[in-house]
Amino acid sequence: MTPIQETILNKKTKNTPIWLMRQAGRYLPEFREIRKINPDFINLCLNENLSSEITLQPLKRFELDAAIIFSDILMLPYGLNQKVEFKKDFGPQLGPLSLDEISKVDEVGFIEKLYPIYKSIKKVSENNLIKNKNLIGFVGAPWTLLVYMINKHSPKKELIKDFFKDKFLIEKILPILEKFLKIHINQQIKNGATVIQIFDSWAGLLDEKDLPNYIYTPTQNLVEYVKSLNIPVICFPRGIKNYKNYCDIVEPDAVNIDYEVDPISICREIKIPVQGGLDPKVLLTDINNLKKQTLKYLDVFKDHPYIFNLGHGVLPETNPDMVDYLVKMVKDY
Ligand code: 1CP
Repeated sequence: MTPIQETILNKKTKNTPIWLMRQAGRYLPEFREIRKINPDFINLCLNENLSSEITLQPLKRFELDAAIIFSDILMLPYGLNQKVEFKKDFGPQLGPLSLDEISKVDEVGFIEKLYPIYKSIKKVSENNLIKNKNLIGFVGAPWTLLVYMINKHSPKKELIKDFFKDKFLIEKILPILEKFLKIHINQQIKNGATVIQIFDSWAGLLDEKDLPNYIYTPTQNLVEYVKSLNIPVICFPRGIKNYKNYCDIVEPDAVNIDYEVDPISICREIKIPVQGGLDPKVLLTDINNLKKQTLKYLDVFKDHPYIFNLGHGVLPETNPDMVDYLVKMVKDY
């Protein structure tokens, strides 16, 4: 069993396992080199040779316990035939959302369109570098995908004004998302993903009263589905105010916390394994501060099943030496 699997089963491990969100990304010069000659991000995700190589890049440098497949949560709306583009210095830009268009997509066509992602997972799973480690497949949670599909671009701090205007559309889209998210999860697992992480990056945008409809129920359905396939599932409801309620209702195998929440109260309130928390901006400071902040999380969770990770993705301006230091420090703790 891998250290991450042991931790998720609530067991004590010799060392705290570690992987980092966005561990394959722009802070690595070897990634930037590939990216420079591959300006189209979607094509890069759909190039199984390059995306598998990028997935493995951080494992060649650091003693990480998992690889996360190089892809994006927005490959799902892409698979549903909504136009998705990634613009330099702007981020994702989506095209019109048409219920008619999306309703035409069938399972075969969807899998065909995203097939290179599954082949890439297969390639990584067969590589020696992943032996005794986990390969993390992932999806966006239905709510976060809905946000991008309706908003068309990053909500940064707020949603477009008339976001909830077309309730009919929202009610029709959610079950379609659930259906294809299950297909996408199943294909990732079939091809070698050994853990699934569900990213709900915009969970923090909703009021308490809307959580059951848009977050709890749709995510719970996916969590149950992943569990039925005997694969552990980690949820990351970024920015949610009450992690305890979320865990009690959604029941993931582990929960990733963001850097706004107090790890001490999380450790006290939450019984399931915890992942993450450290502010990625700490990696932009100095070794002393990195040491201090990392120790804070390691100390708080020393008697709790804990997977080390950040409270959001590695920032592009991060020095890889700082990541190296962090990984070694967690391993030596
Ligand atoms: O090189 C580039 O310009 C592309 C930058 C980039 C990268 C490296 C994007 C565009 N996506 C990714 C890869 C990615 N996205 C991974 C790969 C695996 C890894 O972690 O190493 C993963 C897991 C994601 C997931 C993802 N995409 C999320 C959930 C996590 C999070 O960051 O909150 C979200 C919200 C997205 C949407 C997205 N894709 C890309 C960007 C810049 C964004 C965020 C836009 C925004 O701020 O709203």
